[in-house]
Amino acid sequence: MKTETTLDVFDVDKIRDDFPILKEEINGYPLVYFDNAATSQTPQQVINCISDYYSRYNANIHRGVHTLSQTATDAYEQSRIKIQNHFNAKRSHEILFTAGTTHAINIVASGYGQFLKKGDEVIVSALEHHSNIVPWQMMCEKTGANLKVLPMHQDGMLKLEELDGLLSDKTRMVFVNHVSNALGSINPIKTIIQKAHDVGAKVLIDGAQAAPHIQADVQELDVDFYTVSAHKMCGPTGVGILYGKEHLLEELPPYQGGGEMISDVSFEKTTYAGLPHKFEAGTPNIAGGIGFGAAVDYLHKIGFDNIKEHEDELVSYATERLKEFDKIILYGPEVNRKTAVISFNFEGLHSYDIGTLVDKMGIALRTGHHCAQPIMKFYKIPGTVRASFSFYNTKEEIDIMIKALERAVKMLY
Ligand code: 7TS
Repeated sequence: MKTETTLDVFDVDKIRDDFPILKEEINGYPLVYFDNAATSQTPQQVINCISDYYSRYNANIHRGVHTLSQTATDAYEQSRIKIQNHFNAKRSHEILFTAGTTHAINIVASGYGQFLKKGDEVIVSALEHHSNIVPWQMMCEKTGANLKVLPMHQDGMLKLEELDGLLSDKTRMVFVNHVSNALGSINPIKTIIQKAHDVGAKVLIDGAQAAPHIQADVQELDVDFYTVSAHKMCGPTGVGILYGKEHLLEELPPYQGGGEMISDVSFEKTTYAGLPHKFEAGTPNIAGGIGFGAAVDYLHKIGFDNIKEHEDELVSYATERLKEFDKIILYGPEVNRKTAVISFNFEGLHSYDIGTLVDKMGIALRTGHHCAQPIMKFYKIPGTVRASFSFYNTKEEIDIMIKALERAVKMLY
C-alpha cells in the first residue's frame, strides 16, 4: 500500500543511514545482519520516539488527571489507532496491546480452553512456530479436545487439499501462520479462513512473520484473530498486538486479572472493563506501544510495495548464489511463494558449525530448529541455517555472506 508519506525513490543506502546498528563491527568485520526473522533492526526514528517518551512525557496511562499522564495516554491510544488503520480493523478496541505474538496466542488459547469440551477438535498446521502449537496442546490436555494437523508437502507448502477432510462440525478452532518462520512459505490463509468458517470454526492467524513484508487487511480476510510482534516490524521488543473481532473478544474471558481491567471490584464480585482494557491488566509497555506506532509509520514511509520488490530481488539473488555450492540443500518453496527467508544446509555439515564460523566474519545467521521442530522432523534433520533479509539489506552483503560460507565450508569439509 502506498501512502502520502511513502518514498518515491527506494534508495537502500539512504535507508541504511536510518539504522545506526548497521554501522557496527562484529568480530572486526562490518555487521551483515541476516537474522531479521528473529528480530528486525530499529531505525533512528523509532529510537527517537522511545527516547522522547522517556525524556519528555514518561507517566502511567489511563489513570492520571495530570497533564503528563494524559499526554502519554494520548500517544499510546494514537498508536493503537495507527495500528488499527494499518490492519484495517473496524474498531480501535479490536486491537489489544500484548507483550508480543506468544502472549497474544496464549490469550486466545486459554480463553477458548474454557469453551472447549472433550471430543472437540482444533486444527494446527505442520508449519507452525512452537508458540502456535504448545498453548493449544496445553488446552487440549486440559479439556480432552483433539489436536489435528494439516500436513505439508516436501516443498514447504501446506497440503491444502487435505483441509476439507480434516474440517468437520467438531472443529472449533483453526490456527495457522500467515508465513512460516523456518521456510518463509506464504500460506493460503484466505482459503483456510473461508473453509473453516463454512464449518463454524474460528481462525487465529499468527502474522508474526508476515507483518514485516505483507500488509494484512483483517476485514478483507474476515479473520477472527490476527497477531503480530512489533520487534519483527522495526519496532521495540516486548510489545505486539492481538486483533480480534469485537464480538469474539467480548465473549472471551480475561487472561489476567489486575489493575485497569476492571469496572468495579468488591470482595463479593468484580466486573470487568470493556474492550480493550479487559485484556490489558497492569501497567503496559507504554514506551513499546508508542514506539510500535512509530515503527508502523516508518514501514509506510518505506512502502510495502518497495519492500516486496527489494526483498524479492534479494532472495532471488541469494538463492542463485547459494545454488553455486555443490553440496547445498535448500528447503522451502520457490521465491514467488515465500517471503525473504532461505533455509539451507550443506550435506553432512551441522548448521551450528556454519553459523559459528560465519559469525566470526561478522555475519548473523540463525541456525538450529527455529522453534519449529515439527518442520525439522518432517525433513529428518536437526536444523537448518537460515538467512532472512529485510529491506535494508543489499546484494553486496549477500556476496559477503557467500564468501564467508565458502571459507566456512572449506574449513569443515
Ligand atoms: N510466531 C512466529 C511465526 C514466529 O516466527 C515467532 C518468532 C513467534 C510466533 C513468536 O514471537 P514472539 O515475538 O512472541 O517471540 N520467531 C522467531 C524466529 O523465527 N527466530 O526467533 C524468533
